[in-house]
Amino acid sequence: MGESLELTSAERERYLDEGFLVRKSVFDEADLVPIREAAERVAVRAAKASDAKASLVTRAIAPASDDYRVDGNRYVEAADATVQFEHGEGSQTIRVIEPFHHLDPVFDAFVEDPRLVVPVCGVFQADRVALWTDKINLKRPREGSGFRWHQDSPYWSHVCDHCDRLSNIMITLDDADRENGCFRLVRGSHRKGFLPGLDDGTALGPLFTDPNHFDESAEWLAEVPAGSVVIFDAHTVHGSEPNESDRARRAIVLTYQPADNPMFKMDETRNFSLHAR
Ligand SMILES: O=C(O)CCC(=O)C(=O)O
Repeated sequence: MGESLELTSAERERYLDEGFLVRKSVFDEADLVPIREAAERVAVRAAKASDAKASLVTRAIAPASDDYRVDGNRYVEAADATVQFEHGEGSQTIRVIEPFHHLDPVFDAFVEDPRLVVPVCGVFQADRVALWTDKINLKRPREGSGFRWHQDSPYWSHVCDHCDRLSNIMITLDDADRENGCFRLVRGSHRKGFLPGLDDGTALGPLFTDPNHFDESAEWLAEVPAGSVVIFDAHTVHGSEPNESDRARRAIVLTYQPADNPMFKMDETRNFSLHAR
């Protein structure tokens, strides 16, 4: 960690112009081993909590709305998180957990790692930022489903009045390439702010971006080593293909916002300051 973590002016220009910037291999194997272990602990904890919640729902002790389906896919509200399951009928495999940082002390500390907070402060040109939300995408071998093209901003717009001032940072826990469903972003797609969603009769359709409103050929594939970070604007169109490989493609996405704002799904404000380092 000898070199400066500050965002360079070239990186900031790229972020503003293309809607994202990339830093490869920010975290090395020594960093990643405990992070991957924590990811698996979180998955086990979320699975147990989901099973327990499902049992309570079956016995009508918890509301049916805690174990529900949207467009056929299962979600469980458990362990103070939304746990999404993979799309195969009856799948017990967890796809996404949001938020997850509170489920393991390694992640509770990770959200304030200077290798994340310093460049994000550079994006905001601020010396303090707050956490907005955090999710872990597990994308298991052969089973991990894709994410259709979308912007994150519309998903938050009903509860957030500062979607223009949210910045995501993805950290890859495994080497990512097209075979294991690497992350993809569309260059410049953030420039017009909120883009129209799909009107396809599904509940989530409006959250998927209408391809007539961005240039799909401008996609950039994040074929990056484990431990890389991609910082991207909340309006940047992004997604990924399914994991068709025998390798994992796990990733964490943390979203930061201007300081002093509370989190999305938790009744708490987590500020981080450059001066606390
Ligand atoms: O992890 C991926 O491949 C896609 C993630 C994504 O689109 C999201 O978390 O909003």
